[in-house]
Amino acid sequence: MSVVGVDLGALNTVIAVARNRGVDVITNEVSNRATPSMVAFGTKNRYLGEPAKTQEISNLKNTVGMLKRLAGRRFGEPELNIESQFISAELVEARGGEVGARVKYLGQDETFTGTQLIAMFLSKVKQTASAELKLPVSDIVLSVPPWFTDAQRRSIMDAAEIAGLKLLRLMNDTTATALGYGITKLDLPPQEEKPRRVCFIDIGHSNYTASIVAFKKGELTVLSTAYDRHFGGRDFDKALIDHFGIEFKEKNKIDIHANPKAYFRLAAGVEKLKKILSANAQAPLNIESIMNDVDVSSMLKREDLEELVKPLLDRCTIPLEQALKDANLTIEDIDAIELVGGCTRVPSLKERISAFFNKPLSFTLNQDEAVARGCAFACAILSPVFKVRDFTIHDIVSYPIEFTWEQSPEIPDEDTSLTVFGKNNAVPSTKILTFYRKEPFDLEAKYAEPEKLPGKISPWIGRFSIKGVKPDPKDDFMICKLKARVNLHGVLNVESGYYVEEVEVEEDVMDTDGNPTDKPKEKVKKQVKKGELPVISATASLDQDMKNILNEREQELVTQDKLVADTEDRKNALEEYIYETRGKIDDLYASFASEDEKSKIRRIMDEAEEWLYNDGDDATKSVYIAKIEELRSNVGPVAQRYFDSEEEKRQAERQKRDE
Ligand code: ATP
Ligand code: K
Ligand code: MG
Repeated sequence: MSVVGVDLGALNTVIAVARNRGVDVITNEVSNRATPSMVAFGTKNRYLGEPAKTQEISNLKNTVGMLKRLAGRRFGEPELNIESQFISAELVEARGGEVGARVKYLGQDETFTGTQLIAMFLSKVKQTASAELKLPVSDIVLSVPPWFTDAQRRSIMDAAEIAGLKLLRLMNDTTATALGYGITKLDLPPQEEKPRRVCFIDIGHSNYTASIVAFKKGELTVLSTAYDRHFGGRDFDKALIDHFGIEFKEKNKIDIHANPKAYFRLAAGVEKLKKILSANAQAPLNIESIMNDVDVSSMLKREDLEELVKPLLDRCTIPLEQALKDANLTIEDIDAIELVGGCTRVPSLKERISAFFNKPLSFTLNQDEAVARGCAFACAILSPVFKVRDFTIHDIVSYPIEFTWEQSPEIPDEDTSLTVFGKNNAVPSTKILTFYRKEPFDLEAKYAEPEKLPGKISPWIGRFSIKGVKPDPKDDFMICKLKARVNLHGVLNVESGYYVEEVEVEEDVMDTDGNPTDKPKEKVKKQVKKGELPVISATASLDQDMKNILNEREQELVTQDKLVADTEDRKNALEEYIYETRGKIDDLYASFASEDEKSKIRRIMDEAEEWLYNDGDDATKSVYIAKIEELRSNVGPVAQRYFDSEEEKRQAERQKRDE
């Protein structure tokens, strides 16, 4: 069994595995430590991860990035207008009202939901991990932004299931980072001392999160989490693209906004420029043939960049103020400020954050890999096959959760709503709700403050129907108990229901130390569990049948992709064999073939090559295999003579040595 942690980033995904020696980040098929979080569709197969990035410019309309930003989104939500600026494929309404992408795949128009697209990418993550580990991969911990709602989390959970993964925990990005910090720092204060308070700041490609976490030996407690959902490297890139767009319109008379490929080339150019400006005072931008055969070149100073992103920089301390406020702390209470995420390399951001805390910043974690490492540690803690020092994680809910229900006609003064999990309530957490009812009833759960949710996402969490409720034998109310739980993934369920009866029992009277006294026994009322109440849940999760269908579909697509890859592989092998054999005829095999044989083999190779570039360009895997065999059988006798002679030589040499 393998233990895998994955940082599913908007731009890059990092995969870490726990091994006996510790946690390692693994490399993908082209030896990169991060994989582009991107999927694309072609005429024969899909492109997942690196190949998607490679073909991006030639297939923009069928390439989908920013996958995690689509999770749990319904088409029409205003936030998607922002996302669509960063996604080259067309976003449309997909199954069940979910947002999806319309692409051309295998020559047909297809719409895939956000959840499906994420599943495709996770299925690639699974392949990458199992190729590296040489083990099947199933158990996994995945990171999500702390601001993800129930629906967004359920979308990622469904995607993991469709990809055939067993998700042990969805973990908030900064909590994962904090876990990696806590497990590796050996000097945390003991239980009886004041905790160490660390502010973790993660600024990535799309969002900015700040969490204040209190550490003691073997334990971390998230005190607060604040965020800016639209603050990251892509916003810097966008500001630069707009700036150069205007410049090139004036200087070069071209409109890069009207040409998707030009836009893409500029986007790639400015990202490079931005990174150079993190280490240099100025940097050039040169793009050959950006469009209409026009070359563009320009220059930018670091101050100019800072001016362009000033509105962004000006709001970079808001999440920090919010995090301190929610934790009820001041800057003096913070012992260390740890930065992770690619965008925290921007000098002006570092300066402003350091000035805010009036303290130097720490970079003791790997900026690009801390989240994935933390997830791998979390997976190791949860996995039964792995022994690690336990580390207790107390996380918090990001938005208060409220239950509502219909009033019972017989209890006119009953409230009809209750905030069951307040903001900063611990996660995971279970609460028992009590209802007095004579009939089955429904509960609805939703977020209590919809205005705080990301971009007008629906506050609805779920509807829970409580069955089997009837009057008790005395025609009185049944006392119904419901177990509501925000689980390790940060999603809410009504996990079970039961009913109780009040009985009177006699109990010893206790003294102040809790020991029984000789006083006469007291009568007390106790609730005794009498039976189960079935709960039928409707949440944002896909139903199990649909997940099974999509899982089968995904397996078919993986098989299809593999067949295309194997076919390509056999085709390349055939081409290579033709070239190699031609070379050998004039070289290694030259003295083992008659002139007739040589010209026959040359002719066969020429014919095979001709076939390969025409009729055989798009053949099946078995045809390529058969073709190589056919060629081999023709070259066989000559090759055999060569091998025999080599073998004779070897024997002779051995004999010589032995003498
Ligand atoms: P998110 O956390 O929003 O989901 P992510 O995890 O994929 O996104 P990261 O990998 O943390 O994002 O960061 C990527 C961003 O960091 C990109 O915008 C990239 O251009 C930027 N970045 C990387 N190195 C530098 C640098 N040296 N200077 C400025 N920006 C950088
Ligand atoms: K990342
Ligand atoms: Mg990130």
